[in-house]
Amino acid sequence: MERPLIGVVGNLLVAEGGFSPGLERNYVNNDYVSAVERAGGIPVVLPVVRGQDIAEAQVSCVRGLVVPGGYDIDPLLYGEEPTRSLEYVYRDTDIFQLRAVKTALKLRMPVLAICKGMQLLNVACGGTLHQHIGDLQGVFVQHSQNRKRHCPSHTVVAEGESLLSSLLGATFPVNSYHHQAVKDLGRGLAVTSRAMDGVVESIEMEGVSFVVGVQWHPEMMLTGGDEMLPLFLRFVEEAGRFSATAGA
Ligand SMILES: [Mn+2]
Repeated sequence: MERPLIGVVGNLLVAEGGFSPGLERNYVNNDYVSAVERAGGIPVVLPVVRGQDIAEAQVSCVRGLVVPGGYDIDPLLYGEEPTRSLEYVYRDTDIFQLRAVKTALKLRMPVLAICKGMQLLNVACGGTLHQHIGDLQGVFVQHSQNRKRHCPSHTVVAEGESLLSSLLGATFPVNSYHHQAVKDLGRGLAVTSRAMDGVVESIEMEGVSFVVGVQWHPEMMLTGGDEMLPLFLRFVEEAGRFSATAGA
């Protein structure tokens, strides 16, 4: 099977200091690119653009979509007012990223959505988020870890049969860099695992080949071990199969 083109959805970063005051940079973290390459895909970065038609055209060029982590999503985009615990928001980026996710879903393209990416997947399907899980009763697990990025820090327990549990097992440790989480689930999505305090750690869409969202950072874990490799291998494999069926 030929290596499929995998789009890694971009982010905007406002550079600070030095010779670039206020310059915006279109970027992705290199761990995503490395993970896709290692799993047999051809990574391409899809930079943030203004136009909806351009975003749709970008996604139509690839056979699988990686939706990365980033800042908080503008809560107005899921029908809620910002709470006091909301952190930095970049609405232009959110709008682009939501368009990219919706385009991929419409095409039934394989999607691997990571951290904020999983939250975008949920919002794209009409779901909502907890803006700050530290404000919730009963959330006792440390979800913003203080250790190296590839090191797992808390346990995840799978719920029911899912693509995720078939790849990673019934319970496994993950790293954690989030202060928000899925609240109301979007249409067509199922929760496939939770942390010990009930926080949603992964979701997936039923009836499609591969639309998986994870709240942890498997691409970072890959820099220290192979535990998360099955997730990327299956994603790229399904993207290869999507290539074949897309007929392009
Ligand atoms: Mn977590």
